[in-house]
Amino acid sequence: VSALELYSYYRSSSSFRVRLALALKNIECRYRYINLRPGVDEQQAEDFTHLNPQGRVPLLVDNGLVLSQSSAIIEYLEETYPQYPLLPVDKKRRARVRQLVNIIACDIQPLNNLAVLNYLRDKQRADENGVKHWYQHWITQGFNAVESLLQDAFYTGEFCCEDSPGLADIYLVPQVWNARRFGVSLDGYDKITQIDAACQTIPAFITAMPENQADALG
Ligand SMILES: N[C@@H](CCC(=O)N[C@@H](CS)C(=O)NCC(=O)O)C(=O)O
Repeated sequence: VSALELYSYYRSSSSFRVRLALALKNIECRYRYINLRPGVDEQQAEDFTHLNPQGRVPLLVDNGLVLSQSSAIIEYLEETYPQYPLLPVDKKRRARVRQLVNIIACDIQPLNNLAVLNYLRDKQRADENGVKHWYQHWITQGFNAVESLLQDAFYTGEFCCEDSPGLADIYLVPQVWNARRFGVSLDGYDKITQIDAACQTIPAFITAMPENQADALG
């Protein structure tokens, strides 16, 4: 019986990444749901912030280890559960995968997180149109680079790295889901949308989709 617990929110793209790693590796895990919906804000409740002082999901608990940050969690899972390795063997391919991952994890998602959007609304007096443009801008900037890297046939196959889904796909698919949610046009992102479509046919990706989570609000 697995002792793993993941604190997750269905629409959180960082939680989605960890759900994908768990599903691809076929790791049993118990889910705890933190509702980030504005006005509910369970991430700010004391019984959660005493576990994660940053007040964010995902958060993994494993026999006394309490770990936030999706990249740290996924690396821990990769090192603990070697089945279905998420990184390729070749050093150059691993480097390319990490490059794609970092564009999304460092240069797109942090600018579009809920706390940042709320700051724009509350402290910078941005209206909804301004917030939407901000959101779209950082996805477009990042996806332009991702698309151009994915055009390189040496690395890219049916998926971000060759012909099986791995770490880069785990970051890409949740970011594409966010882009669609916020009405970002995906025209011209041919490789990104082809890879996303290929992932949508894989059972692990279907299991991890936001709409298939027990806390999806319909
Ligand atoms: N760098 C963190 C980002 C985590 C993060 O931004 N989580 C968001 C949801 S995707 C969150 O919990 N936001 C709550 C808030 O902003 O109040 C990771 O990769 O885990």
